[in-house]
Amino acid sequence: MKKILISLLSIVSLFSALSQEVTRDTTFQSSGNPIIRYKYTADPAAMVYKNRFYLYTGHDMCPKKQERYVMNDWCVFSSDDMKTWTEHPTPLKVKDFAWARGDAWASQVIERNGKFYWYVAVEHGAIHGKAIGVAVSDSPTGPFKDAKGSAIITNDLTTKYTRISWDDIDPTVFIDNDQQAYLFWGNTQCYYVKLKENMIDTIGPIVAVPNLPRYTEAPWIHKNGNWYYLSYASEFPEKIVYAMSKKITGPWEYKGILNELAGNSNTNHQAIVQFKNQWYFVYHNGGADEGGSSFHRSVCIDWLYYNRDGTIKRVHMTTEGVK
Ligand code: FUB
Repeated sequence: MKKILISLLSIVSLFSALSQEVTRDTTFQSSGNPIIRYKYTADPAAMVYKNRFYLYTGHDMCPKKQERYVMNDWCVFSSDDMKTWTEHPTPLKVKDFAWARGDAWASQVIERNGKFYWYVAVEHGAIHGKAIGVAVSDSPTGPFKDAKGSAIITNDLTTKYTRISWDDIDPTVFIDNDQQAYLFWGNTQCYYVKLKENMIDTIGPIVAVPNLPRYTEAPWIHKNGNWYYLSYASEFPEKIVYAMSKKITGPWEYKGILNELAGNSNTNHQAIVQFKNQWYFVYHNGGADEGGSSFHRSVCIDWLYYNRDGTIKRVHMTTEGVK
């Protein structure tokens, strides 16, 4: 009996090693950029909650020497000091969305009324193309479960703007001062739509955001003082650029490059957040090791600084990172 139990446990741990599923909290020290060296992480989103920094990432699982996206789950890390990090058990997988077929692409978590909403891009199982779903949890580290049971946004809702099947990706959500929540997203075209207070249903029309030069993908909305900022990935390979506005609905004024080409990854996907009076620029590159590439990406964090007029200084990517 004991032997059978041991064999069963070995089979379970073998499967968990193959799927790279994290089953318990694991603490590590970051020694600079990239901050996580034992696995490939991509498409960072950051959230500050109760004085702790939460980092949500995608997970590049492409076999070595292959060049394609293999992404089945998302990861969550947290830190009090940006040096000692804890990776928490795998909080969300594509399989948690019964209607999705694959591709755990870029995402963002946001808190409202003590609940945490995780907006994700995935491949839809029944409607051709990418789609946006939302999961919910009572804790920033999960576990999360599908909040709606269906997608919030599907490709057929946006074909009048672009006919590609992968434009409905890269969600970012922002709650404005009047408590109205906005979902922004998009590849090739940036869109936004208002969300109901329940954070899972939309209200009103989908709006295509005009005047974002050379827009590719990865919108991220943040606010500092009276300025709204819409940063996004531009051209391909990507650099991160940004626009500013006095209102979340625009008009947006293009302000130029924020972060240059990563060089070893054709995507660069950013998040911008303030933590303990310091602004951080979170992004990915392909710089973890000799196997790093556009499909074996790693999250990095550097400082972000503003000019007096509210414009942002260009990010200085470093290997030292933030200490
Ligand atoms: O990780 C898959 C896709 O690559 C993301 O959705 C894009 O932002 C780009 O980083």
